[in-house]
This record gives sequence, structure tokens and C-alpha cells, in this order.
Amino acid sequence: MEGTIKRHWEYICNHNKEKMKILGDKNVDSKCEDSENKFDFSVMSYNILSQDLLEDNSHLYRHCRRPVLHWSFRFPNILKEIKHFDADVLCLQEVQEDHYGTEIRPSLESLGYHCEYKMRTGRKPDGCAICFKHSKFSLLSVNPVEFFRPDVPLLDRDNVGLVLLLQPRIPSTASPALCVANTHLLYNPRRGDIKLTQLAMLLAEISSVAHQKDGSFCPIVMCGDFNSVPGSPLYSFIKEGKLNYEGLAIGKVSGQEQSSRGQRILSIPIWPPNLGISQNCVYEVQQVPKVEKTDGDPTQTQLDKTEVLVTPEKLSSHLQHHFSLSSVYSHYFPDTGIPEVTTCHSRSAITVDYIFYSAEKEDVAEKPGAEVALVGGLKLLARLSLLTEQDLWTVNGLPNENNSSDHLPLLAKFRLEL
Ligand code: KL2
Repeated sequence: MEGTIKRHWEYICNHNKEKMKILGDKNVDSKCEDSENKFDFSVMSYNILSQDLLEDNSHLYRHCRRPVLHWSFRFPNILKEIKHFDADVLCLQEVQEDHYGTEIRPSLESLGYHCEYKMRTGRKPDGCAICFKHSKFSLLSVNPVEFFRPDVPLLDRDNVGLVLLLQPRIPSTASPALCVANTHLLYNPRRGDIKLTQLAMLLAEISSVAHQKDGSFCPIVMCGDFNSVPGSPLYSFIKEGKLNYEGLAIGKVSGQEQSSRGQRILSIPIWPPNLGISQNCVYEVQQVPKVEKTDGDPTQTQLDKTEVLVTPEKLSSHLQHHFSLSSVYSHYFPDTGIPEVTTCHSRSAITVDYIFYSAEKEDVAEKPGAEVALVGGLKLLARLSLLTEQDLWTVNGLPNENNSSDHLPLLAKFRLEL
């Protein structure tokens, strides 16, 4: 087809303790060990560009031929793409409420998806959806997250997240649940203070949802448009599990813009205690432990909630989280060092979209001293290759005749070993 660019599947194998090898566009099963007790599934993360936002920010799309910007042109292309890739889990951002109700949800349901949706608070009528194949998962819980908090002046923006707990459908074998999170963080490049707090709120919700009875966490996939670039402090915090933000300008957190002239330095702490989230990104439980009414030892106490009880912290500029998260993409082409891009319009061509996942132990680089909780592991089997900015300008940038958002869909295939 004219004007299309080919993206290919990169299959990834781990050979004991060797580094990841990318085997190219070959059949995965002929190269990777085939294990019996496994559950394979695929995940797509896709910011589909809400029509209202397209129209509000029309200066970003001046390079586009007018007809390709109509929703009636764009939606069939987006649906075709979703159908073609046939992912088991879809994490969609910028899902406009009216289109969700009239077209997106009905179309996806007829493709065998169960759909959950969280609309932004405030006036912009778009939100995040997580859809999953009925045939692959059943729904254990739906956990929407609103980043707007009337009692916290910092949190005056309307972004949201959505966290689902899914049960893999596996005949006659017990499987752990899978926690899938989706978000679209604040765009404003200058407000890294808000972005980091939104991220902490999402991580706290994931902790609470993925937390299992034995104290460990089930496997986690965290997708979305984080409006932050690879290597930025926000990105590094996700990957490293820690961030010292002392002296960091709020405009430097996301790395979207170079200049940080006249910008405030992040305050310590970034968010106030009444948010109820610790510097370790878990919900704080402030209630007094209550004594169990049993015949047993009366000094034995039990907490009401499953959240981690956090001791009061001294003020420090260190953030932490307890998951060990890897990124499906590596953000640069290995041979040329040229950056991959996930969004491309007349103002920018950068990576802001990600699929993060809790990798199984062999995938995780040794991090001495890192306090990492026991988290169920996923093996990354494959990813759909991304493109360079130059590739995208050969097809007139985004959106174009065939790619109908200003973002590309990200796709990964995972294995859960049982
Ligand atoms: O970067 V995005 O596009 O993840 O693709 O997220 C936001 C931006 C989205 C939701 O707020 O709308 C876009 N300049 C450029 N893009 C903007 C602006 C802006 N001033 N405001 C919103 N968006």
C-alpha cells in the first residue's frame, strides 16, 4: 500500500544469564524454548487522539491533509489497526466519551473485548480505557484513579488512571492474577511536580491492587502516555525505583523541553501529607491498629486494610517504589543510536508512550541495595518495532492516510510462566 511503513515483530529470547538477543522477524517458537505451563498474552498501548483535542490543538496538525483529520476517516483506520494486531489487552488513551459510547465500545465488544473506561474529571470529555479479550481473562476488579483532589491545591488537573485486576483463563492450572494499569499523565512540560505526584498516585493504587495475601505482588503491566521522555527524571524513577529530586527544577522532570529558565525547584516533599501517600508511593494507613476480638493473645493486633503501614518518615528528597519495572522498548535503534518515536506532529517527535512490566528475575539487572519487593514476573517475548522521526516524515508525519492518530500503537507479547 502506498504511504505505509512496515513495522515488524522483534522476537526476544533470554539465554541463561546472557544478554537479551533480538532474533529478528522469525518464528518465536522455533527459537525460544517452548514451556508447558505458560500463559501467553499480548498488550497494546495506544493514544488514539481524541477529536476534541485534535480540534483544540489544530496548530499541531497543519502538516496534514484536511480529510485525514476527520473522525469519520480516522476511526475506521484505528479500528482496522486494533483488529489487525488483535492484542489480548488494549490500553487506550484519549478515548472521547461520546465516541466511546457510540462507536468505540460497541466495535470492540463485537471483536470479543470487555471494556472498562475512566473519563477525565473536569471539562475535557476524554479518558482511558482498558479492554481485554473475554476468551483470555475474567475481571477481578476495576479501580479508577482520579488525580484531581479538591483538598490538595497542587492536584488541580483532571488526568486519570485505571487499574484492572484480571484473572488469566487457564484450564486446570492455578494462575496468579495480572494487574494492568493505564494512564495519561498531565501534558504541561513545566509541571513536573504534578506529573510525579500523579505517577505516585497510580503506583500507590497498583500496590494496593496487585498486593497478594502472602505479601508479594502479582505480575504488573503499566501502560500509557506519561508525557515524559526516556532518560528524564520521571522515566528514571519508574525504571530505577528511586529518585533523589533535590534541587531539580519542575520543568526538568519530564524532559519534554530543554530550557528550565525561571522555574521553581521541586519542594520537599513534593506533595503534602494529607494526600495520604508515602514517599514510597504506597497508601498510608493512619488508623490505630485495632485489637482482635479473639480468645488468643490480646496483644495481637490486626489492621483493617491490606495497605502497608508506614512509619512516619523524616523529610527527605528521595522517592521510592517497590516494583522492579522494565520497559518493553529500549528507545533507541541499537545499530544507529537514532531515537524511536511514539508521537510525531508539527511540534515534536519523541517517545512519551510506554509499556512497563514486572520482569521475571532473569530479565532484571542486578541492583545492589535496591529494595525490591517480590513481584510476579513476566517474560517479554516480542515487541512491534517502532520508527524514527525520519521514517514518519516520509509518510507526512502523523496522523496520515493510514496512521490515524498522532501516536503509534505500542505492542508487546508476554509470557507468564506458571
Ligand atoms: O502530548 V499528548 O498531546 O500525550 O499526545 O497529551 C496532551 C497533548 C493531550 C491531553 O492534554 O492534549 C495535547 N500543546 C500541545 N499539545 C497539547 C497542549 C498544548 N498546549 N495541550 C494539550 N495538548
